[in-house]
Amino acid sequence: MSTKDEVLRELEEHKGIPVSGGNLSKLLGLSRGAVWKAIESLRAEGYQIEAVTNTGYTLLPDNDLLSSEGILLHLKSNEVRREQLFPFKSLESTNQLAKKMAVEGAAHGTVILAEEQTAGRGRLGRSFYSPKGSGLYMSLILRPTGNASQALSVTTAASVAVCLALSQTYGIEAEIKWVNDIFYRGKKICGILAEAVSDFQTGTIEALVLGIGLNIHAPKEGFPKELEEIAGAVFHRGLEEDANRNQQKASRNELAAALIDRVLAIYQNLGSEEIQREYKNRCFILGKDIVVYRGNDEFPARAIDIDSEGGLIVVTQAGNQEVLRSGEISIRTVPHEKGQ
Ligand code: BT5
Repeated sequence: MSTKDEVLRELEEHKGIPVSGGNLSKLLGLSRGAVWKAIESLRAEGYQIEAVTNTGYTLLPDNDLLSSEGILLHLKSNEVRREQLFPFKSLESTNQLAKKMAVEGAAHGTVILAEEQTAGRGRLGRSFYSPKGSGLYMSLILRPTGNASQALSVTTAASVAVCLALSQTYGIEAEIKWVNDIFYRGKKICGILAEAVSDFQTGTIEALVLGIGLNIHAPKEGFPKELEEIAGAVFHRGLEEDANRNQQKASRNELAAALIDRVLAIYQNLGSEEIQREYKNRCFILGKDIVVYRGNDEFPARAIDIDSEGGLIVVTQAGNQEVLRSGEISIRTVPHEKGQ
């Protein structure tokens, strides 16, 4: 670990509380000059660190930059080592880099995170808006545990993991719109993109890359026009209830740790009845009339249940029962609003 990272770990551990330069140098076995240099380079990276003579250095509570140290502080899982966390200021797409790293052999539990994405991706070539300062964009590399059909239920399980992490971190109860969208107050606050990395020769799945994009705050300048009606965030500007919650709000590092912990725990338990139950309880389209889009075709149906592999069971107007699989269709609760 570099000197700078060591100093950051101590400051993260005492966020909002001054740590004296003397203590830092004693604790870390560094000269005062080396501590000062580390503080300066952290500041240059954007950390707000207050220095008060005779008191020490304080990492201000508002700091919300992603760092391995900050994540490790909150991470419970022992499956992830420091060397497996890769936080970036900016990336084109965390899934894109994660897929490359998976091909190059990155281990199960490797996590790529970004403060912003310049080419965030959704399913079927769609894009995911990922501006700086308002969300969390991350991808986990998961190695298959043997049962190929488990791959099918990863997205389902990930939706549950995200809801549980949001409940744990922010105390909010989010809902799921089949198959992979997380909704809160009627708007999409998170999208999940699971991609497989397969061996072309054998056709086996080598790794799964699970991308999660979450809007914590609405962007200062608002969402782009085309997303105004669709996208929401955990915290809504101007709502008193949210302002109160925001005051004791958890950092992005804490949220990232909760997401990693929940995903890894659920991954050991794919297809379990407990996850299925949680998924169904949160899936707000069950029992509703919906429109199914398949290629250029669209037809009305009623969503009735989720099967054990995460498929959506619907009844068509002709009374036929069908199981819909992810990727094959888009589904809407409101007709004539295709494209999400
Ligand atoms: C998704 O696709 O929602 C999956 C999004 C996955 C994003 C993560 S971020 C980390 C990782 N790295 C990546 O490059 N991707 C993953 P889909 O179900 O196809 O939904 C895409 C649609 O959601 C778009 O066509 C918009 O309508 C809408 N959308 C785009 N950006 C949004 C946002 N920030 N919040 C809510 N909705 C958004």
